[in-house]
Amino acid sequence: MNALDDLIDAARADFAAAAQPAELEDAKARYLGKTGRVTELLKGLAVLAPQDKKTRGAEINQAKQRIESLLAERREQLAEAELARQLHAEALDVTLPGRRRGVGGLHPVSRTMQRIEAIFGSMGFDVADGPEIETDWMSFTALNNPENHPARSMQDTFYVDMKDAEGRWLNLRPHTSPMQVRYARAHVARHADRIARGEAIPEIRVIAPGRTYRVDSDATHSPMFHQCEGLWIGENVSFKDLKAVFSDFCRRFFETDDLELRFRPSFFPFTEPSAEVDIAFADGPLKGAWLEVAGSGQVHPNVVRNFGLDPERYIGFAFGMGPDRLTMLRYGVNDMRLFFDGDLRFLRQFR
Ligand code: 2U9
Repeated sequence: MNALDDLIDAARADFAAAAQPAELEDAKARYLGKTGRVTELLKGLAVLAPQDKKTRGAEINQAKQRIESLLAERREQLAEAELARQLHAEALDVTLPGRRRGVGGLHPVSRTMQRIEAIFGSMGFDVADGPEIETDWMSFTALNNPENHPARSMQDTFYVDMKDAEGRWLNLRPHTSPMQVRYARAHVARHADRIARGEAIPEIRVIAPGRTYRVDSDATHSPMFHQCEGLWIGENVSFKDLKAVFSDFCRRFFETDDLELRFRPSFFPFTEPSAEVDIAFADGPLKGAWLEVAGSGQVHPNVVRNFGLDPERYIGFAFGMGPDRLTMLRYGVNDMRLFFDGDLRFLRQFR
């Protein structure tokens, strides 16, 4: 063994000890770098006599080539090890079942909304949908709420810290009634020529389902809730029509004819006279109990006037119900907040 063989052995051991490519490059520098051991040996040739330079130079160059090939071998080993590691880490078990896209379902309140729309649709009601941010005039004034009505207070209504183009404060609509006001006014505008000629206009028959907002939160109130209101205006629409329409709706919605309806006198600024609608089932878990399902009444003459119609000529009724509450009744749910918590364990039960 000469010193060059020792040097080769040392390089082999150093390269083998390098576990990472960066460590191997450090080891390479110790032998083949600018101040590496092989380079230093080559530099030492300068002081030798020409004959010795040739033989010694050839020996050193042989050792250098050997070290270079050991380096190349180790580089390859490390690259292979890295590839094996990656293949293992990213291994794909093609025998595993595929990941399925979950099957979605309609939210229980959306189901109720769709049922309400289908039932009223079959009775000739149009379905209207519109802004959830409204003006004071739309939410309250048009509906005959006096200026100092408590419903207008910040304890009851959510206000938006912003005014519209005409400088009016905005609110999150506390009921869907503004949509019916919009619908009725558009209907009147569309038939302005007939009105000008003193002719009758087609009846207004519309429901407005949608999200509504009030400052209220407990087991039976959510600050965001749903409403579906209805409006039927014509020259000859009466309370008896309201009773017929609403009885039919309740029987179809709850899928039973064994159901009694009761109109209990009440008060709303936008209807006069007004009534709460209660129902009682003749059978089932809620048998016999009077359950409040809606408010209703004959539309107040001031509201009809705000549509742009003559209240002496046009008359009709309106009603309002809470689809969240109807959903609770239909499925026996006792806390409204469950509908809006987004807990899939609850929601999946309705799929
Ligand atoms: C216009 C004129 C009148 C809609 C009506 C009610 C009575 C009512 C509540 C029931 C429970 C709302 O869902 S709830 O919280 N509604 O009591 N709503 S009459 O009257 C209108 C609507 C629009 C233009």
